[in-house]
Amino acid sequence: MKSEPKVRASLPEGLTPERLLEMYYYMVLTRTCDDRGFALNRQGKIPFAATCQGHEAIQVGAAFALRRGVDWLVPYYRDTCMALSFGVTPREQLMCLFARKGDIFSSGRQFPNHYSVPDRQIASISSIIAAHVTHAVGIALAAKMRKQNAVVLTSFGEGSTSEGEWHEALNFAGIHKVPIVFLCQNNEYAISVHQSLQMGVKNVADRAAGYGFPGVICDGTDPVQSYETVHDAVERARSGGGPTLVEAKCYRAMSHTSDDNQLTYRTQDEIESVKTRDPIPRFENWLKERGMIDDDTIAQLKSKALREVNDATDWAEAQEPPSEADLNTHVYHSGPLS
Ligand SMILES: Cc1ncc(C[n+]2csc(CCOP(=O)(O)OP(=O)(O)O)c2C)c(N)n1
Repeated sequence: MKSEPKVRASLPEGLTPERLLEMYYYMVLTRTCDDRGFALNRQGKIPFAATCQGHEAIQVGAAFALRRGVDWLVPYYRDTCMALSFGVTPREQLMCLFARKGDIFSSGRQFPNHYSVPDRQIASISSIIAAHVTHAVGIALAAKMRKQNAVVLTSFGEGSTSEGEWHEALNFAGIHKVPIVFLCQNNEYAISVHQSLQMGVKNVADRAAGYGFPGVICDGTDPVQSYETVHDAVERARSGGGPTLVEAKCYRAMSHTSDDNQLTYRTQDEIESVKTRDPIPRFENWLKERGMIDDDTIAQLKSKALREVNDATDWAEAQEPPSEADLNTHVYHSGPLS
């Protein structure tokens, strides 16, 4: 790595060349995990995969803007890069995809990508879109009442902002000025439904005005701009300024999930054109222009990610599946109620 002091001086607060390379690595690691999930699905080894290709930059930027062990993440099902960048390991991710008994999220009883990692302050994901946004506001209110100095970041797609619960959550957060960042990852589609059929406003960020707090827009395919935007919102919340709605404009490079076929609602030309905004080569060029990475380092990091994901796949596949005896584990409470 060839970092120059003058480059370091122009970086956003909290980012160093070392942290930027870490961000790059998480993006590559996520892409490798994502591809593996779809390959395993096509091999008939896992039932379902959800992609985050096209969302990696905003997700890694957001995760790096939070303080681990202090702040809370209340993510949605597309947040693989956010989860990996916030402490979930590739082995844990693959264990979840294979739905093995040792899956720390649900002992193999949940949908893939439905994390619940209390020791890393990642709250449980809801398949019911926008339901988790009210939970996130509750966590933020508790943090404020307990004077914990913690900030909550919750994320969702633009389609989720048409749900009643989403509006109730933002309204309540605005009244009580809770320390929260609402992060909309706008990929323009809710499965097959385009944004133009979801809302009468041009930008999701415009909706924040109705709740009395700022709405800001960033390029969600640029990890540095994404980090800066979310970091400002997080620190504003931490200092008592209340909520911010961040809208990250990004795209979804693949079908909604392994059960969807995007060619039924968008053309091949459109699919090819969104791929020109791929955040990974864009970030590689950004790092190269600043002398922070070269082709050898890129190749090394890509093969390191592949080794990690290969190890995680082999390890997770070899683990025991859940048994009938575990059927009620995590369904009913056991032990004393605290
Ligand atoms: C309340 C509810 N309605 C419908 C669905 C089915 N559904 C699952 S994902 C999804 C699209 C959500 O789109 P968006 O919020 O834009 O996020 P994206 O998947 O595009 O990242 C829908 C409609 C659901 N899970 N919950």
